[in-house]
Amino acid sequence: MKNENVDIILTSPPFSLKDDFGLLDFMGYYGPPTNLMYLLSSLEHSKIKTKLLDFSREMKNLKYCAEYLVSFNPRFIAVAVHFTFLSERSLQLISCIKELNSEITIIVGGVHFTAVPEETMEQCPDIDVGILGEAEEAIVKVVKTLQAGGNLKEINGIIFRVGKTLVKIGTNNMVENVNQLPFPPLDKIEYFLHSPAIYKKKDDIHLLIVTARGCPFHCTFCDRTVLGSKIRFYEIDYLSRLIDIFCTNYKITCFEINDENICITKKRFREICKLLKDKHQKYNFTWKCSIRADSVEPDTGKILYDSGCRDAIFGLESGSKKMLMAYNKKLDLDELPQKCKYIRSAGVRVSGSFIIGGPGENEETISETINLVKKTDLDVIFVWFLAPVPGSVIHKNLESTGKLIGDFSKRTGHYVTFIPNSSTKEQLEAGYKNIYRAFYSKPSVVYRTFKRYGLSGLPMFIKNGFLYVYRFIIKP
Ligand code: B12
Ligand code: SF4
Repeated sequence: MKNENVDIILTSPPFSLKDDFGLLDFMGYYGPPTNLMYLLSSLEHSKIKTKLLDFSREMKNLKYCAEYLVSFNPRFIAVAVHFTFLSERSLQLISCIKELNSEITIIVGGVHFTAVPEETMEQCPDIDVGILGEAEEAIVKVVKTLQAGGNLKEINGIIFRVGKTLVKIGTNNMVENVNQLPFPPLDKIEYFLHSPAIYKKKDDIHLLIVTARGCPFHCTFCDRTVLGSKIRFYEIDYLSRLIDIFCTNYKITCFEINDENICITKKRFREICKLLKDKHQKYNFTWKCSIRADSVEPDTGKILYDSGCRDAIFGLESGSKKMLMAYNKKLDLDELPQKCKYIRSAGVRVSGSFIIGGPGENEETISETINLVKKTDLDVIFVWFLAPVPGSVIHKNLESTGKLIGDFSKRTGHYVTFIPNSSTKEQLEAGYKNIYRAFYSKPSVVYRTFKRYGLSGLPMFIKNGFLYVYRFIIKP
């Protein structure tokens, strides 16, 4: 038994880069568990002794993880049932914990759980309490209420058992004022700084942050259950203090702004860029972000560049208008080359992210995507197989549009898990490789990729290049 006084442990199960990135595992990296970090700060702020044990990169087996968790003898263990592809592993971990010590109260939450709470509670009788939606405030209430022997019925947005019956209280939790949330516990942050493999340099220190929660759009593949449509901005002053602390204490060299869309309104976009420009000049970090191509204007690239942004990612999804309609993505493909130019000509790299295999996808729509990647001046592309996740519109309409194959563990976007009525698995797999081949055979792209790695990254460029050629071109 560990001699540490811990009330609650926050955790998520292990997975490999192969699990998460499939054929592109050599480019993959482990992201920090930002979902659990939000909870860690709220719990610690409320003087609840908390430990975060993220097993993602440890690759230990579940029994080992459960024994390690139980050895701290906590009263509560909170397990993330967050990403669909990891959800079954989370439930297995919970059962291993309960087998070792049935006295521990198991709390769960996360995106996947919030989308299908009753089903998950029924599937795993070892879960005691589930929290729906954004859990910073509710998890503190659950722990304090149970510690004081109080009644859970007073807490909004939770689900628990009374005997064999499930009791669900209220609606999903949503933090109305995100500026009241405490900063992440800085003494624990070092462990979570990371270097995405593709840009790996020994001295690179990345950190993920968000500047707003919520997105007003309704793409059919996207699960909006937790963050919802209501946008809640972090105040500029809050972000300014956060960046100062991170940069002073941890010498961050790159911020990944993980907002779902940094350009929700023009006014806000300019405010954020102004803040980042001041901080970029002071601390010399760069940053990257996702941005909707339709919100790009002639001066967007310059604004981004001047404020330190060096990478912008467009969620383009498809080169086919028909598929864009299926995804409810309102994007003018004819304007795209010009939008790319606005950004690239200012010195900011542009990546495009594509989905293959949505309802109605066929050889014709795939070749339209191939044409788009050939003719558009992008620096990097990512292609994902559509992985229907509970909570998304596509998931609700599965039966009429195609069929699912495989279990949840393969819903990472790197395997075919949904076959639309209009295609076969083989066509989708061939299309996936063909989109990559069409793009990475362009001499301009090979040259730019080489330049991005630089001379110091030459060994990695050669290694990744070899793996890419073998997996995407040579291997059938
Ligand atoms: C930033 C982000 C990332 C970051 C950070 C990931 C992370 N650990 O959170 C990175 C870039 C690493 C990432 C990677 C991936 N992501 Co991502 N990501 C996001 C994004 C855009 C914002 C998340 C965020 O910061 N939210 C703000 C915080 C406040 O919300 P939150 O993270 O959901 O956490 C709250 C609640 O969910 C809940 N909660 C969460 N965990 C737990 C655990 C417990 C015990 C409890 C009680 C509560 C609880 O409380 C939290 C605090 O309020 C969301 C979009 C979205 N709509 O959520 C997608 C999203 C979460 N990602 C998604 C996916 C699919 C992925 C990938 C699998 C993609 C891929 N194939 O590689 C990988 C998984 C990598 C991994 N294993 O870490 C999907 C998940 C859908 C699903 N059901 O699986 C989302 C929802 C996008 C979507 N539109 O569908 N992602
Ligand atoms: S995919 Fe992006 S733009 Fe579309 S609904 Fe989801 S977060 Fe919003």
